[in-house]
Amino acid sequence: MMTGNTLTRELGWRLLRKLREIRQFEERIIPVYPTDVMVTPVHLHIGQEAVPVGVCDHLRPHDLVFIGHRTHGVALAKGMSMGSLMAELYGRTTGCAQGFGGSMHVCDPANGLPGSSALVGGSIALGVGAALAARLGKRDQLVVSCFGDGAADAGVFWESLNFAALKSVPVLFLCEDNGLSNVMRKEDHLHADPGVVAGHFMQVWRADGTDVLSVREAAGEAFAHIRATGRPALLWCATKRWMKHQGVEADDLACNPVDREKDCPIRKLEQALLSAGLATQAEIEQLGGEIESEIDAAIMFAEQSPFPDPGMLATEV
Ligand SMILES: Cc1ncc(C[n+]2csc(CCOP(=O)(O)OP(=O)(O)O)c2C)c(N)n1
Ligand SMILES: [Mg+2]
Repeated sequence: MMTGNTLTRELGWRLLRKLREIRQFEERIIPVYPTDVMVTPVHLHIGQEAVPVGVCDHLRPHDLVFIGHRTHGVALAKGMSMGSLMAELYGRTTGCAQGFGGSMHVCDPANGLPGSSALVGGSIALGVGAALAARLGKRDQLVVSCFGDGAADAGVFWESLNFAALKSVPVLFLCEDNGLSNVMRKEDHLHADPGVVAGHFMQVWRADGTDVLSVREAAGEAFAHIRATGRPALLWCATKRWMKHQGVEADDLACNPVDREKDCPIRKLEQALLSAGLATQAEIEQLGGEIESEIDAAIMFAEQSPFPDPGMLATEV
């Protein structure tokens, strides 16, 4: 869905900046990662950027998002600074988790990121608990539980759906369905479409997870429903992973080069902006250059920051 009639310059430009921040940030990880200066495994969001950007565009800093192991896209979309995230990848004290966490354990409470979980499905119940707490505390706060299709075969997913529906917990379950759980295809680990089954518990929205406007529109409807009814909702976004599950190599099994060209969320939005006369190619290139400079600064910040003192090892545990 690329409805040009709802696309304004302000909206399109805001979304494009975020999409490109995530893509360009991760593209800079690719050459650096094999040199081992990043002391963490990474799971890249490249190709899937439309999902976090479309959802987080609705959120305010105090709205909460619980993330799994694929963190970078959501963290940047939710407002974490590039320097804080980059320094964490470099294992430095200025990182968002003081260099102790790495890519899978990012947090930024001031921007509504209480923490992420490397346990598949670990984020789901945390979001349910936080949404219940927000309801009991009468706080105007949206809460999102992010997870992948691989987590939808875990018991905690079904238990969380059941509890949230039974107790009217106003949480958004957000599935980034890239069709793969590590190297296992969805049809080999899921017996039925969880979105269909979840429809017995709550209202389900589906979006094209390679199209930021589709995700943004569906997320807007789901949040409106959550606010109006106090009930949970599920947003299922079908998207494409471009890279290997972990690390920085492209994965032709996950998404071949032809699909990458066709399904690129950035390309789709740029084409929509260009054809609606809302941007020029020169402006887009300038934006790319500005973001590149911001990433340069983030890398310099990370490189110049100290490692944690060994005496800190036993703290925060
Ligand atoms: C409880 C648990 N089981 C297994 C793993 C190993 N593991 C890490 S990521 C992953 C695949 C997860 O797939 P999905 O939830 O679809 O997320 P994606 O990587 O596709 O974003 C697995 C099996 C783990 N981290 N935690
Ligand atoms: Mg997956």
